[in-house]
Amino acid sequence: KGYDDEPPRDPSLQINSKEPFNAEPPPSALVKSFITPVEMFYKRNHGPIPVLTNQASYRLEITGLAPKTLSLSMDEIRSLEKHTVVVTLQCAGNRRTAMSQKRTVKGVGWGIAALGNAVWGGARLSDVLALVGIPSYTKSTASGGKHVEFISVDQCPEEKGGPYRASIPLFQATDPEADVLLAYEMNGQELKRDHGYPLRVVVPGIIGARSVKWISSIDISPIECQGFFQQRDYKIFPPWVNWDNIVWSSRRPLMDFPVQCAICTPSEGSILKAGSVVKISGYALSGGGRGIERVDVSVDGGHSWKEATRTQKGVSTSSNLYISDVEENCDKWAWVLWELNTTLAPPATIIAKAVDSAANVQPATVEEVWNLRGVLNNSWHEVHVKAES
Ligand code: MTE
Ligand code: MO
Repeated sequence: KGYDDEPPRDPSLQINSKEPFNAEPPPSALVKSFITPVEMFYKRNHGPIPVLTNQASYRLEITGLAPKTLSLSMDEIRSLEKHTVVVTLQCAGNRRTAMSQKRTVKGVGWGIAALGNAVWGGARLSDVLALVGIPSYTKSTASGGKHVEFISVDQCPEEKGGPYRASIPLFQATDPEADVLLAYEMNGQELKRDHGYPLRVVVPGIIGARSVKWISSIDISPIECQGFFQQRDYKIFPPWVNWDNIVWSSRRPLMDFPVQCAICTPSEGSILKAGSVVKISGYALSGGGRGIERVDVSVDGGHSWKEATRTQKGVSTSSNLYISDVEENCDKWAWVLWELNTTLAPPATIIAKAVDSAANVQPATVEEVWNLRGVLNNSWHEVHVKAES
């Protein structure tokens, strides 16, 4: 019901769920370019894609504990200073299938491509909040507003609370450096319906679930969002918690994602010639604006390691060389792509793991991070290649 007006999609996407539409690109597509083309960007939905074709009648309502309330048209939002920010969005469920293979988890299965890196264009949320009288770096408004809730129009299943919504702390929303956007452009084009047309939130450095698509209102609230996806989903629980003893209120909603890395080429099960040079490539990223310090790759199942070359915006860092320019010019909210050219002896197990700028490392095994909802699998990524027979 409600799925008769879905937009066209690229046939090369792997569909993980048809209704609602959830799909990811082939991993090899991700490493072709630093900026992910819109067609190859993963699509993650909890209901049908809303039909909002009439931009002229669109309004964004800003309500709640602010000195003023406001209703903005798309023209008014576009007339605010436009910012472009390169942000990698990653679903908390990225790599869930591998977690489920250890022990079953609940949720749509995802391979390693539930993420993408785009140039988002739009108004800064902090500029919009200034219009209702909330200045930059506000923790609490005079009337007690501490959270900013984004409310959408998509019809999620009734048991999941109707229209999708999520919140972030007011301090993050009003921090100009946090780069939270109300985006109407993706990669220089008007936002596509799948990604939130005409207006979506982009919150850098945290799980994709808070970047609400098709927003219709923003509410300044004394408490965090009480909706399903903030309170009864996207949380991590210890491995002894099961569906009978779970107490959702005992854990906080996920925000920052941890350091993550995956091998995009060669693909699992590839057949390789002995002694030939192989290009191993993938992505690495971390949450909270933390950069990637290093990517280590092993082609012998973890006995020995080599450092991969990282690239961001066409600037490469070869091992043993720290270029301060790279830090200065880097996109702090974006992934790095990496590669290593090496010979290997098939059959072989290739492993990649990253270290972020706060020295956080990834867990070696999925057991260490297993949780019943199957979120934030950032264990070492392995690819097994076979020998030509
Ligand atoms: N916003 C709405 N309104 N409805 C949704 O189902 N899914 C969220 C978020 N915003 C969702 C949403 C989740 S879980 C993710 S990971 C991202 O959107 C996915 O964004 P994308 O489809 O543009 O890649
Ligand atoms: Mo997600």
